[in-house]
Amino acid sequence: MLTAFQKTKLQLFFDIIDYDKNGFVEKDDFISIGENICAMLQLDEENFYYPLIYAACEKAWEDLYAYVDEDEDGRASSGEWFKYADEKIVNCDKSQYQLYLDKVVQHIFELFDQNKDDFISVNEYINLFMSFRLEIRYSAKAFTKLDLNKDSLISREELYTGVEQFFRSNDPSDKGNWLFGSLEDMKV
Ligand SMILES: [Ca+2]
Ligand SMILES: [Ca+2]
Ligand SMILES: [Ca+2]
Repeated sequence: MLTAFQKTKLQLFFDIIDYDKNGFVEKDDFISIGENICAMLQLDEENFYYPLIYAACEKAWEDLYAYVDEDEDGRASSGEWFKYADEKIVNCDKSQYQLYLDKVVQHIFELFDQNKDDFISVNEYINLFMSFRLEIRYSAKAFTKLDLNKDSLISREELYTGVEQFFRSNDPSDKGNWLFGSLEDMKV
């Protein structure tokens, strides 16, 4: 069973990726996020990065869809998301939950590690906040929480730790809870 704290975070994640707020996560939501990223980075269609962003967004959708959409209607409800998260992310062993969380980390790097140095910088992390329409004022604090070795960069390992805590932890003091900003300000 998911705890209330875990459910709050999982609902928040669902609401973030349900870009048009219609209660279902669909391919269109991911395309909208891709459009937002391209607009924010001021990429026109000629830019080599443009199709890569779209491809990465489509891949992110396909990875989620393959796991979560139980009734195969082309969209994921919050009920399907909670069931999946309970059984395959929170209350299972690492070999299972690592499958999806590895993909989340991979998608974040594909979409936001713009200079491809294999680290997320503060500015790249701010881009993530803007793309997902998160409270920008929390981005610096969240970045500091996730940057465990304090080198002003988020490595893949550091991001994985944050993602794992955000999706699984039941301890409100865990730093990974800050992945998308302040939970206090995002009561759902
Ligand atoms: Ca939607
Ligand atoms: Ca980078
Ligand atoms: Ca670091």
